[in-house]
Amino acid sequence: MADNRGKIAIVGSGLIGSSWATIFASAGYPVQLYDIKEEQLEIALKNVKLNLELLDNNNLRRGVGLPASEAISNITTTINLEEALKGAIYVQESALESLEFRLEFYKELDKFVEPNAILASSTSTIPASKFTENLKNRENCLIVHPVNPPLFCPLTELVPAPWTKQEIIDRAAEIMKSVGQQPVKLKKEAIGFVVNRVQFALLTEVYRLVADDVISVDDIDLVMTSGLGMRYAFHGPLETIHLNAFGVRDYLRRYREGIKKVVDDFGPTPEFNESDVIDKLEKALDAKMPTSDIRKFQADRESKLIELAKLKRQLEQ
Ligand SMILES: NC(=O)c1ccc[n+]([C@@H]2O[C@H](COP(=O)([O-])OP(=O)(O)OC[C@H]3O[C@@H](n4cnc5c(N)ncnc54)[C@H](O)[C@@H]3O)[C@@H](O)[C@H]2O)c1
Ligand SMILES: *[C@@H]1O[C@H](CO)[C@@H](O)[C@H](O)[C@H]1NC(C)=O
Ligand SMILES: CC(=O)N[C@H]1CO[C@H](CO)[C@@H](O)[C@@H]1O
Repeated sequence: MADNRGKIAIVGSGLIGSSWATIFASAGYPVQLYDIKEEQLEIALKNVKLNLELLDNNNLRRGVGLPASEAISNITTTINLEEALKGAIYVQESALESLEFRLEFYKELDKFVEPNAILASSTSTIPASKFTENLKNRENCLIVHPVNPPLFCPLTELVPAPWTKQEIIDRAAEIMKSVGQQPVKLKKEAIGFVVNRVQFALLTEVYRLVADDVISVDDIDLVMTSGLGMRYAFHGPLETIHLNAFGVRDYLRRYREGIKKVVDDFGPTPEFNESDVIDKLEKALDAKMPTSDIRKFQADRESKLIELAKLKRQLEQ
């Protein structure tokens, strides 16, 4: 662990980058934020300060748990990439979601990154094998993918490229734990990683049920928020089936035929551009959460997630 208490470079200081900066600084790491413009760094620093205060006010500090005033004093900013990476033991890149961009940008990162540093990308969709293959430090690269909002959803997927060293994956996981994130290690690359594969499986069936007019938009969301989601906040789908019978074997013995019948009935993959379905979704969603006020509803979601994060912490103690 002692080796891990070094400088963290946060590359890209937007929504996700400033969340990472908050998390690392709260946990007592010295952080340097990099972005391409001074103005962006000023905005980011303000956001990090607000984030740190939000953690303080809700008793949700990370790791060693520095108070906001101390954590903020451990953050510096720079528009010089070489300076940002100098001396950093861990680099978290959260810049543009584009393969073309990363192919070029990682050549720069590769030049300046310390030889033993971890080079992690927050990318939601691009596997590391697509943009790290020709780097001299490619064994030190991996995906460290957070769930939004990272301050209150601690799950983090670690996705290696085929050439990522095991030691790097293990060290990245240790660092994540030290800042209060909950890492899961994928054993190999899969398109969409795991979070989005599961999210999209669910979304696809929900979309089909609305498209087929089995249920209304409001009601299918209620199926999750007052039904399945209540359980999933505490027990995943596998723990759920274990608990829904006398253990998993009993569950599958009882329900396997039913499960297969239902799953075999799933329709083909939609295009997700069917205009009648989009109209239906938009009409119902805009009626309760008008797009013009979306910031307000995002803030409301965040305050609910804060309460859930607090509750989960309490229950885990
Ligand atoms: N938003 C989410 O829900 C979410 C969740 C998980 C992962 N991610 C991933 O995180 C990454 C960042 O997403 P975001 O939502 O923070 O985007 P964002 O637009 O808020 O931030 C991107 C930042 O990158 C900066 N940037 C642009 N060019 C750059 C360069 N050459 N070098 C360094 N920085 C540069 C921008 O100035 C901006 O501050 C993406 O790869 C995204 O897929 C996003
Ligand atoms: C939806 O996308 C498919 C291809 O992905 C295309 O063939 C089809 O015309 C599109 N439909 C609409 C309504 O845009
Ligand atoms: C790692 C590091 O620089 N930590 C410093 C963070 O800020 C506090 C208080 O401002 C210092 O005591 C730490 O040394």
